Amino acid sequence: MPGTWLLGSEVAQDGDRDGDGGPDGARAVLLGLRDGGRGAVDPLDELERLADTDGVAVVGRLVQPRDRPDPATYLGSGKVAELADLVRDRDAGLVIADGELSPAQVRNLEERLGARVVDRTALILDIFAQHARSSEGKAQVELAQLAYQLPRLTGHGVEMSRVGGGRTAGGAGIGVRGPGEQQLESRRRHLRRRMTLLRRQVQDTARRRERTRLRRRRNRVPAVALTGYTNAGKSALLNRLAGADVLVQDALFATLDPTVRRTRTPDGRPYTLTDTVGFVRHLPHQLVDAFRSTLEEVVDADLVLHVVDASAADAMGQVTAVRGVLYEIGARDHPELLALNKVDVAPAGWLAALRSAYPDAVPVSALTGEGVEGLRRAIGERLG
Ligand SMILES: Nc1nc2c(ncn2[C@@H]2O[C@H](COP(=O)(O)OP(=O)(O)OP(=O)(O)O)[C@@H](O)[C@H]2O)c(=O)[nH]1
Ligand SMILES: [Mg+2]
Repeated sequence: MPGTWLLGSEVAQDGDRDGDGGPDGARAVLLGLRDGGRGAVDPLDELERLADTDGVAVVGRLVQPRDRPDPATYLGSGKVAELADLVRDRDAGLVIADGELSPAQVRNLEERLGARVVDRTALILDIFAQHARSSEGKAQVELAQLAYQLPRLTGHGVEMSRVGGGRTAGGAGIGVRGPGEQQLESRRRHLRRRMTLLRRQVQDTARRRERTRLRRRRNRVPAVALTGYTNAGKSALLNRLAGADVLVQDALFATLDPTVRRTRTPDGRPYTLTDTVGFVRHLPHQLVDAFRSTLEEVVDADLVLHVVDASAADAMGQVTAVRGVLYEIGARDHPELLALNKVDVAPAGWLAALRSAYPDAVPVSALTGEGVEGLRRAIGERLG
């Protein structure tokens, strides 16, 4: 697929560097800023989970306490030297920054580190690219990747014009558009054309799905949409509640394509239950835009069943992040039912804190089935 980097598998093609007979993933150092040591959860833990899901091996971490990234190099220049040592020491070919990097920051860091540098957004886009299965999902991911690449083409443009300038040495003076710049322009045009095509493709599928939703609505079948942080157990709950058989995986963003199943309340009223893509803190806006049609399943639902991983150290932060995305996509005043999932492994103290913070939430375990009947009843009550 054009416009796809596969960070983990790309390096695997280089061969078997560690001689263990297996394919090698990229070896990465993670990079983050900490603003005054706020919060109990290390944000690099989540970045490591993302890297892991993408098939990238994390071989080091570096965190600098500072409020704002350096505009040129993200880290301060002393720290960049330290990072360069770490990259060399650990034989890392990749550096992943927790924030979003400007094209100039990427270029400067790559020059000083001699390693490839990407940001969290690129990493998440890469995971989505690896997990996309349906043609709609693939088109949406490619759209998001192109939206990410388009404003970043300038970085390569500088290189291209340097190469081009060399070839036409003597010919083109200052202020004359070199072939590099023309190349860059034509590449941009190409990306824009491709994006228009993809957008049309995505809209076609979206219209088909909208017709299905309208039909259900005419038949007065209420719709419940599973939503929640990635890996919270949405797909596992769909399987439990609707006897479905969708992919459940200990990986972030295992689900990209929506699945709709019909099921019934305990007193026999039918409703549809939809499983869709999960959310994450700072979900790249390119993805939110590209997946808007998929997210319509949530926006159009009569009830949002918000699944929380009660065993996650930062469960409340995740609830807030999910609600932020719901707000952003226009599912603002939707009736919401919280399900505190994974009670089988949630430490008792955390569970108690969550239950007092969200008194109406229903504790459940998609794994053991504990609490599932209570959740079915609660859904039935909320659907009125
Ligand atoms: N212990 C325990 N594990 C669970 C429970 N529910 C789900 N899991 C595990 O959590 C992981 C994620 O489950 P999924 O159902 O794939 O989560 P999801 O919310 O659909 O995740 P994405 O589609 O990746 O966003 C899997 O390894 C599941 O086996 C539960 O109640 N208890
Ligand atoms: Mg899932």
